[in-house]
Amino acid sequence: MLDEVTITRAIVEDFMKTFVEYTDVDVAIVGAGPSGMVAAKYLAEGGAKVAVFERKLSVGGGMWGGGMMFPRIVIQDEAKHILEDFEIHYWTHKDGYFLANSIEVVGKLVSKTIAAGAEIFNLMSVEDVVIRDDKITGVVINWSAVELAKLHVDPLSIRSKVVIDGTGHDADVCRIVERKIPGALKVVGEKPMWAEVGEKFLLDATKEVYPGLIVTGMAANAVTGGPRMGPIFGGMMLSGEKAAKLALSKL
Ligand code: 48F
Repeated sequence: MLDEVTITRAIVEDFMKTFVEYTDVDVAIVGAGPSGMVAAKYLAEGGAKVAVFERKLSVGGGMWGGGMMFPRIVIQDEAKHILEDFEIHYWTHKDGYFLANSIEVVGKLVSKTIAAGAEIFNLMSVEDVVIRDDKITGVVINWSAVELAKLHVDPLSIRSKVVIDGTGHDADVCRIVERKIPGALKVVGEKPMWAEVGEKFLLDATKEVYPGLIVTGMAANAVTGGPRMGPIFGGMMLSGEKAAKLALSKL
């Protein structure tokens, strides 16, 4: 006989145990878009304790819809090894242009990231950072529903040795630091579409922008003033891979 209260306790007890365990992590990644998830998998494989906080119900960020809701993405040569690491099926469109099904890509990213040992917390928004001695030492989180309903509810804090901003075009975490710590960093804002330049720019822009804060993905171009690139995703994946390497070298 199935008992509803046992079902309730199973969910609450297990989640609370995990949540408490992840209040102190090596790396907190903000945003479960492609760059954040790629970073999370490589970090977890490198032995780091990783929590990913995602504002929305669904993970995958801006990848689901491919280009203008045609669920295909393009990837270039340089990122093929990442597709292979994630066991993502891809095929050739023409020399140097590979295609993948954006829905499958999100599925594989999530599945491999979790299998590697990273913990994803969806429906939680990062609304602030913790700073000690001019270094980011954690993030401040709240249920996204609190934010959406504009409820006056105080947040909770997570301690983290490194924070990765993978919040996409908004560069949310970097903007918080810019706003709250005058002179700490400048978010230049992204430039108009230019795939070739945007993809290359992104790798240099993926860096530590403030002690303890690394920026990846579209957020990196937004901070440094690089162009957007549209539905080509090799750069996002390579950026996540680089962010993971940078974070591991700091642990
Ligand atoms: O936007 P998103 O997919 O970021 P990305 O990894 O990839 C960018 C591409 O999707 C696309 C592009 C490619 O050419 O330009 O836009 O850089 O994913 C960012 C995720 O961060 C979440 C947001 O809901 C999304 O899923 N996010 C944003 N702000 C917060 C957040 C926040 N404050 N707290 C938690 N999650």
